[in-house]
Amino acid sequence: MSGSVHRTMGQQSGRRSWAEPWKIKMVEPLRMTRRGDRERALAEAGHNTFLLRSDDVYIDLLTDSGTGAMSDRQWAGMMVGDEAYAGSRNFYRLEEAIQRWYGYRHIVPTHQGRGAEHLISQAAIRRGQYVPGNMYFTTTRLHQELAGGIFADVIVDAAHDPADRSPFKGDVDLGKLEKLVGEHGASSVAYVSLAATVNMAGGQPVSMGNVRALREFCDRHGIRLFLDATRLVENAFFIQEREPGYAGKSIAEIVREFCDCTDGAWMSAKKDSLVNIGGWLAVNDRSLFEELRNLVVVYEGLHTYGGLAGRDMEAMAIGIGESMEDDHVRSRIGQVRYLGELLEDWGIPMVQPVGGHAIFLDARAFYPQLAQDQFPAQTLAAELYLDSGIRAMERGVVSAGRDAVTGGHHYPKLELTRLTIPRRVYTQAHMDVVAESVKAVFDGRAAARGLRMVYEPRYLRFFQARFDPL
Ligand code: P61
Repeated sequence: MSGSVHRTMGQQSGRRSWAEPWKIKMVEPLRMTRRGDRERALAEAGHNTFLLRSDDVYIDLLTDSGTGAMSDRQWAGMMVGDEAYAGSRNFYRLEEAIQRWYGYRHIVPTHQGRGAEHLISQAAIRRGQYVPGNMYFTTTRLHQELAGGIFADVIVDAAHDPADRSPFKGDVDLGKLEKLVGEHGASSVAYVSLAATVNMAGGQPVSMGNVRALREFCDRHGIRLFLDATRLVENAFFIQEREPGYAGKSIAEIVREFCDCTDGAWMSAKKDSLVNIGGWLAVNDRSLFEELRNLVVVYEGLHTYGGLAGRDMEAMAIGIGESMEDDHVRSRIGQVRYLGELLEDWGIPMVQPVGGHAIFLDARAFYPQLAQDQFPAQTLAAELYLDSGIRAMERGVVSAGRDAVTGGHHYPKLELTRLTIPRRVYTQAHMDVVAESVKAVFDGRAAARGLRMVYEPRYLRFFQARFDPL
């Protein structure tokens, strides 16, 4: 040895190292691929990572949605599924878990998040009403628009700037909301659509101060406040860490306090709640609940299963409890940060501060030579796959889609490529391999030429669009 001092990433970053509060009981072998294989697979997939077969992927960072590892307790729960059409005992366990941890009164199960978004949009939006929200999310906005709503972005300006290191870049700008209500009147606002954390901004959190101020604003104007609780547990971690007065409170206490400021929530349980499928909708108002419970039987399934098997609801009820454990959340976000620390050391441009579920690479800064309609973020996702078999996701102009009125592209300020970390799935060594691949692609950035879209589906085009290299 040369006498040099070897230090862990924790030591290099001036912190104590964390480790996962679990050990591995079962493994799923991965297929390693060669560059030639990947070139063929990517061409067949029209340069869209959504169209790759997962057998052709080495480390899959497409999404953290439904890709987590369930615990032995959840798997045991799958064996006690009560598959009755009506009144499944697992539904009542799920209802109890949501009431206990999130605090809402009335619960409607759905097959996943967008099922819940569909129902709340149909029930709570009148044609022509505005739906202000803290940045758009693809499926959320689409369901709001299909119900006749007009989405209005009221997030703080900092959210649109990848380099801005503000601690709560998910906050609503109350000035923007006040202006919207002043111009159009409170009755033209369906509800405030608040997401915590904010996915498209980079997994950025909303502060407790902000949701409290929103509650007060909504009460003053007689407007309802509904929450996208998909990653609220991760949001709670940032409140615990960054907001004065919350360091001594548990994740569960913070989640409950946050929900208590809102009138209801929808959920994709495929994220925070550690299941491969599932979602729900919960409200406090009895008459709105009656309507939602009626709609669910049209679109999802009976109101005690909502498109899920009994065993899925059991796994979800158990997963909700596990997701609230402080040690779990710390290691989950700790792993995302670990990857962030490696990349930051090498000067890789990305959204700062690193958020809860993913690293969002700043594709504009990678490829200043590409115009936005040459799809820099889609190009970056393709280059990462070619380099190492890592699968990332475009979150830029392709994801933003077209304006519902003019039909032109939305040109979002953020042109990002998302490296999304599934929960309890990959190791620190996988993160090292990912970081080295990002570095290699960054070093080769000058050669990138961009893409041209050759097939564009009507809805949520990013899932199925095809591209040719320029
Ligand atoms: C994701 F490319 N997210 O992040 P469902 N709200 C929020 C989500 O993050 C979310 C849903 C509602 C996904 C899956 C996905 O453009 C895309 O259970 C904050 O997926 O229906 C989902 O929940 C919807 C990927 C969704 C996408 C839309 O990877």
